[in-house]
Parts: sequence; structure tokens; C-alpha cells
Amino acid sequence: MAGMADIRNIVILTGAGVSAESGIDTFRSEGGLWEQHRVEDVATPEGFARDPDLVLRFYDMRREAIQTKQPNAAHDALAKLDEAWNGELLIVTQNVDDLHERAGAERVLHMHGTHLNAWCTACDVRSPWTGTLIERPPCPACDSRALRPDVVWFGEMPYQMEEIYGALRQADLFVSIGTSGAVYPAAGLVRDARELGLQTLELNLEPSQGSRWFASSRHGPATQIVPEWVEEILS
Ligand code: BJW
Repeated sequence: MAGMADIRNIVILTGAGVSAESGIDTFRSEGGLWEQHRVEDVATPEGFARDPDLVLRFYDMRREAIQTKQPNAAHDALAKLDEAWNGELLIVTQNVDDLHERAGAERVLHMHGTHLNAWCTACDVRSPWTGTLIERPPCPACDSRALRPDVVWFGEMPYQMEEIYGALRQADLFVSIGTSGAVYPAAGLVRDARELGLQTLELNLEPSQGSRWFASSRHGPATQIVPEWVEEILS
């Protein structure tokens, strides 16, 4: 990559591809989550209103599964970069798992929420949650039986967009890792980055839907290409 020495501040967008080799299903690949479920049924507020049991069961299953998975070499490499990098750095993850944090990364923002919170639609409090929601447990803050997964569904506003755009405005490099570029506004960040004059790099198994927007791309499994890139940028 040209001009790597000039890079001080970095924004890294991650998606399901980063956690794929930890055994967490992606959404759009063959055998992925959307092959087994209609998106409108399990990832929209309308689907939740129609059939809450189906949606709560879907997330209970995934919440349980992620707790049995471990961070992989890509999460480890990004945590190492986070620790070693003296400039600003923000990992904006679309993932609802906690594998970046379990690998040790600290500067992480979950724009699509997290499996490990329950959000009370009665009192608006978010509580750490590792168990199930299907049995309609009471909210720890207000006792209402109105908890839902703290994830961002289609038609809902992704979290912390101001922080994300703020970090992008200060950054010199935007890196996208393991995401298909199919879901907005995350998929539009590369174009925002370009307009702001950032260097842009994609690391993905294959060219994503947004590949043409990146100044450079590297393709391969995240556990291989992410540690390689981190070694390069730290050397
Ligand atoms: C590997 C790998 C390995 C595999 N190594 N790589 C028309 C045009 C534009 C926008 C819209 C439109 N119509 C509607 C919209 C808006 C809508 C949208 O984008 N729809 C599209 C379908 C077009 N977006 C929204 O509604 C969002 N809200 C919104 O826009 O609010 C208004 C607003 C506008 C502007 C600013 C601010 C606000 C909300 C989107 C919420 C998305 N939620 C989900 C579900 C979360 C809960 C859950 O987990 O169930 O988030 S959907 C799902 O997709 C999940 C993911 O975070 C997200 C992205 O998926 P990701 O991570 O990219 O996974 P995959 O599977 O798609 O791709 C994996 C990639 O990894 C692939 O490329 C593989 O090749 C690769 N890979 N193995 C490296 N080993």
C-alpha cells in the first residue's frame, strides 16, 4: 500500500467474515443464516411483532452458540494492533458477537448492537444478558417482561453513527474486513472515506459487492490476511 508511513489514524470496519473461522455463521454465504431464515421474519421490527417466539428463539440459539466460540487469529491480530497503535484507532464492528473484546481489543464499537445485551422496550435500559429471552424474563431494571435482543434490525437506526463519522473525519486509512458490503449505512462508509481523502483497503475472502470502491484489496481467509496486514502496518 502506498504511503503507509503517513498513516496515523485508522478506522476498521469488520463483518461476519472475521468471525467465520471461529465457527460463527455468516449471513449471506452458502449455508449462511439467511438461507435458513427469511430476513423479513427474523431481522425486522415487523417480523418480531408478527412472531416474537420465532425471533426470540433465533437469537437465543445464536446467543448460546457464540458463548462456545473463541476468537481467531484475525481477532487476535486486530487486538494486537489496537494495543500497539499510538494514533487513533476505532474498530467499528457490525458483528453482534464479543470476539473482538475477548481477543483483547478495547477500541471497539458495535454498530449493529450485541447479542450479550437485552434491551427493555418498557424502560429503555440495556442489561448484560447471557441466558435466554424466550420465557419472557423480567427486566432487571423495571421488572417488565418486555426484553428484546439489543441488535439493530432492518429499518432501525444503527448505533453510534456520529462517533463513526467523527472517527472517519479524523482518519487517514479505512480498512474493511470480512463484510459483503450489502447492508447500509456500513456499506457506504468506504465511499464516505474516499470523499474525505482516506486511503481505503479491503480484506475479504473474495471481492465484495463494494470492492470497486476500495483503492486496494486483498483476498483470502481473514485468519491469514489480517495477521499479515497487521504485521506490515506495525513494522
Ligand atoms: C470472509 C470469510 C473469511 C466469509 N475470511 N472473509 C436500498 C438502498 C440502500 C439502503 C437501503 C435500501 N433499502 C433499505 C435500506 C436500508 C437497509 C439496507 O441496507 N438494506 C439493504 C438490504 C439494501 N439498512 C437498514 O435498514 C439499516 N438502518 C438504516 O439504514 O437506518 C437509516 C440510516 C441511514 C443512514 C445513516 C443512519 C441511519 C439497519 C441495518 C441493520 C442490519 N442488521 C443485521 C442483523 C443484526 C442482528 C443479527 O445479527 O441478526 O446486521 S443484517 C446482517 O447484515 C447483520 C450484519 O451485521 C449485516 C452485514 O453482514 P456482513 O457482516 O457483511 O455479513 P455477510 O454474510 O453479508 O458477509 C460476510 C462476508 O465475509 C462475505 O463477503 C464473505 O465473502 C466474507 N467471508 N468467510 C474473510 N474466513
